[in-house]
Amino acid sequence: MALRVAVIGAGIMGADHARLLASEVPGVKLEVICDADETRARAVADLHGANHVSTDPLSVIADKAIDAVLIAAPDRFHAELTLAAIAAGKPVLCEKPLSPEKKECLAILAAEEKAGKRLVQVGFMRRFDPSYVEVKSILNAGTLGRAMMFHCIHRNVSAPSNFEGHMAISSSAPHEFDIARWMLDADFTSVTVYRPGGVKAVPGAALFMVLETAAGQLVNIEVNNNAAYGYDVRGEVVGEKGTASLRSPINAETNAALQNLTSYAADWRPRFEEAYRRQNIAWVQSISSGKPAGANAWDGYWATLTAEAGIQALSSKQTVAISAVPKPKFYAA
Ligand code: ISE
Repeated sequence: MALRVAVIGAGIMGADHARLLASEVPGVKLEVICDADETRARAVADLHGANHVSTDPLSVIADKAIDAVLIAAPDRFHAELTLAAIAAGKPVLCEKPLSPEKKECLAILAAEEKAGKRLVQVGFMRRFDPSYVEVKSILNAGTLGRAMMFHCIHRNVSAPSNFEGHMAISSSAPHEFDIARWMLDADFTSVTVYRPGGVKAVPGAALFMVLETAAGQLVNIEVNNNAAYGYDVRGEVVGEKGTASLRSPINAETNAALQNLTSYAADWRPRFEEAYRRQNIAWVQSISSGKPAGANAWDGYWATLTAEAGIQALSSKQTVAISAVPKPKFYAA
C-alpha cells in the first residue's frame, strides 16, 4: 500500500517536496498539502495531484488517514510539528534546522527516545548529494591520508525576504555544520565567527567561520547570502596526501564571442535536485524497511548547538567552546 504523506508548508521547499514526492518517489500517495494560506496550499495540491488541503497542521498530523509527515513550514514551527508527529507515532522528514533553538532539539531527542522508535529524519539533503558522497568515499578510501582541513563556501544570490536576525547562522550555515561533521566523522569543539570589515550587518551579510573538531581538524566556512552573482556551494577536503573538491553539476557550456561560459543557478534547488530526490526516496524506503536513513535528530541537535555557539561567537567576537550533552545510546549506529 502506498505511504500516505502530508506536506506541511507550501512555500518554496514545500512545493518542491510535493513535486518530488508526486513525481519522483515510488510508493507515495500525496494526500494533503497544509499551509496557513489556503490558496497557496490549493495551488500546490492542484499542481501535484494531492487529494486534500488544510490550514490546520496539528489535525493533519493526528489524522488517521496520514501515515507520514514532511515538514517544510517556517523554521520556528519545526519543533512543535515534529513533536506532534512523534506523539502521533508518525515518521517525519523535517526540513533543516530541526529547530533554531537547542532546547527544542533536546525536547525532540527526549520525546523520540520516550517513543522508543526512530521517527525523525532531518532534511540535511547534502548527505545524499553525489558530489559530497564521492568526496567522502575518496576520503574514506584513504587516498588523501588523514583529513586536516575542510574549506566550505556557501553563497546565495540574495537573502530571502523572510531572512532576519542571525538566520545566516541558524538557517543556512547548519547545512555546512552538518556536512562537515558527516564528512570528517568528528564533532566540533569550538567556533569563531568573523564579519569582514566594512560589511554592513544586514541579515545574510557575509560571514567567515572557523571551527575546530575534537581531532584538531580545521573547518572554515564562508556564508554569504548576498553574493549577488549566483548560487554557489563549494567544498574542498585537504588531507595529508592530497585534496578532493566538490564539482557542481554542469549540463552545458556555451562557446561564443571568444568566451567559454557556464551558468549558475538562481537558488539551491537545481544544484541539489538530485540530493533532494535521493533523500526523499531514502526517507520513504527507510519507513518501509524500518532502517533509519540520513541525518537523525541527534545530528539536528548538533547543527543547532553549533549555530547557537556561532551566534554567540559573532556577538562576543570570541572563540566559543561547543559542548554537547552525552549522546543517548538510542542514537548509536
Ligand atoms: C537556505 O536557507 C536554504 O534553506 C537552502 O537549503 C540552502 O541551500 C540555502 O543556501 C540557504 O541559504
